[in-house]
Amino acid sequence: AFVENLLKHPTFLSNEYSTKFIDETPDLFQFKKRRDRGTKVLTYIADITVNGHPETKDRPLPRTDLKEPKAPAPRAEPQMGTRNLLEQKGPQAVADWMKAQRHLLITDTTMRDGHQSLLATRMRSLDMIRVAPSYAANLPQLFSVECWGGATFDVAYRFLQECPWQRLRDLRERMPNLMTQMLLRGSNGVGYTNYPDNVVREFVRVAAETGIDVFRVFDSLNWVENMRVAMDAVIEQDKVCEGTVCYTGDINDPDRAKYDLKYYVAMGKELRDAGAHVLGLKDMAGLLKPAAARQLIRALKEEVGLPIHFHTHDTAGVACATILAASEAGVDAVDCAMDSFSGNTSQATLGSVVEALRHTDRDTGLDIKAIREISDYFETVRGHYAAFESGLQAPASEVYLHEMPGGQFTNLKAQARSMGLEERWHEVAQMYADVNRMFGDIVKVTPSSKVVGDMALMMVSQGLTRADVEDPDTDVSFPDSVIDMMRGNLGQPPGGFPEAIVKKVLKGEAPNTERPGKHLPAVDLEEVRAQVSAELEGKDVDDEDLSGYLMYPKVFMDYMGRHRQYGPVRTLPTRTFFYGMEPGEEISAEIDPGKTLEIRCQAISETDENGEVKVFFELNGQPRVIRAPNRL
Ligand code: BTN
Ligand code: 3PY
Ligand code: ZN
Repeated sequence: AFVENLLKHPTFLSNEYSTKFIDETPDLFQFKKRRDRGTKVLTYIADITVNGHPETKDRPLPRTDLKEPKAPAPRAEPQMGTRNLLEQKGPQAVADWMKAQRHLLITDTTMRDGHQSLLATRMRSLDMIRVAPSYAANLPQLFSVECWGGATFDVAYRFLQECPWQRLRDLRERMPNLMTQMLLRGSNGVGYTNYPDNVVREFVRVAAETGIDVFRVFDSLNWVENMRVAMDAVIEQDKVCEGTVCYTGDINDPDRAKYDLKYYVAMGKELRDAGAHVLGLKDMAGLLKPAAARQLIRALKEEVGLPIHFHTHDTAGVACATILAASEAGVDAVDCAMDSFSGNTSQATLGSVVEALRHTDRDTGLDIKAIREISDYFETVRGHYAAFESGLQAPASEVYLHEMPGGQFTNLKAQARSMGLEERWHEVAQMYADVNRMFGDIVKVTPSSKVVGDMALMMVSQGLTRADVEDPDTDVSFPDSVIDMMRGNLGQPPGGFPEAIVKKVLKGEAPNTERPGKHLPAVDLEEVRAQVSAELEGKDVDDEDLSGYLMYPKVFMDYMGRHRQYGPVRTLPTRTFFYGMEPGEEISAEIDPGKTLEIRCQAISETDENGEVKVFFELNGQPRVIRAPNRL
């Protein structure tokens, strides 16, 4: 009845309908707004209950005895933390403090790189938000909590049906004393392509306003020229600008002389001169070996002078060793993931690093019991995402061959599986290495890593070798992403791309070797806002929505369409979101602070002659029947 009323309502018919319209004008209806969103959420649950979630189809199920995760109790009022210092004294004071104190500072990456690297970025906001107060109260000595950026932005809209900005706002509010941190792909924003300068600036401005304190800015080809717009924007917002060097190769391998100690020190100086407060050292594949870390950190500390924040992955199983070596060499901060989200393609194990340094002069000062409690919470959380586990059984030294970033590894493996190449994974790994050499030995990190991956998969599936591709007489149809990169649209690697391959890919077309953003016209933000608003039938498009749209126009619009239909499904428990409900099951969903939907699934009918299933609910004690089409 509600939906029928809505469909007949003059405001709806006059195209002014939007989710905000309903949310903000409950009195226009005889139903309360709670009820309206309730209907939407029930519609979602009914559909998933009947048809399942496309993302978990044919994937392993969570254990049936798994409980709802319960966050550890906050022990005390949050003590002052790094965020207070940033707020009171600004980003330079944070950098000065990092250098002046002796603890090894720790960033917790569980809510970003941890699940990006282990669960294809599928962790939902609810599972993060619930534990955020425990971080604030029980681990106030953390340097920062990495919880945004990288792949989390588009996965939130695309697969989790939630707004990434809302996630950030919710986390920010619950960790008032801790710095939040994001991963920003320089001019590629949180996407896979180069955006116009004003889009990058606007994105940074909104991210800072909504709640990011530390921006780790990198470029996928280590081209500082292509990082300046983003870095300047961060500095202008008075947030911590972590200008970042991506590590590849091996500084001690004469065969990889392009990426030697001098190269990294020179880049570190460029970033310092570009205004970085902190120097990020991003070892996205986990290639930095302990002895090399000792040399590299020492050289960077001495010659660049900025505090250093080291990020690595445990793909080969030696991340903890490398971190301890870096610590001895005086690194200021390092990244770890909560124990239950650590190891393999993820970060080093937070609790183990803390214990390894206990009673040394780099003691982290973090409470191991608090770490264990939060890790236990995440262990239960992780169980609910069994569908997204990669099945990776062990660390492997093969990473030194292929050099795939931890955040890409499981994705590429899934891509290979979908192409029927899973059995040939080790060939893909070898091919990835061959493609890297063919492209001139480049840094491989989003988006350049995706280009190398696309090319490697294409070659394995078509039975092409590097020699075939390089042969001027063999016709090769290159993936679009390869053509785009050779055109110069991701910028330039040190020394440029090899001429012969550029020529072959571009069939003689001249590449652009200047900064891509230099040639991209500014976007008229207000014009786009008006256009998006019109497409959304008059919905108010705020700055966050606009930046979401500018990064991912189609993904954003699809999200908005589903939001209109399904409402605030981000408030559902993860089990319900992915698997729906069973008769007799009860859940609650807090759709606004203090406003909770109590949902009970009573019964599920057979499919009727119209192909529909009736799902009988109780919503806050009132019976409700939702019809869902059976699409199976
Ligand atoms: C040691 O020799 O004990 C290791 C060096 C520790 C120096 C600490 S590291 C964090 C902070 N930053 C610095 O530059 N110095 C201190
Ligand atoms: C990302 O850009 O998403 C990464 O994690 C790169 O390491
Ligand atoms: Zn990483």
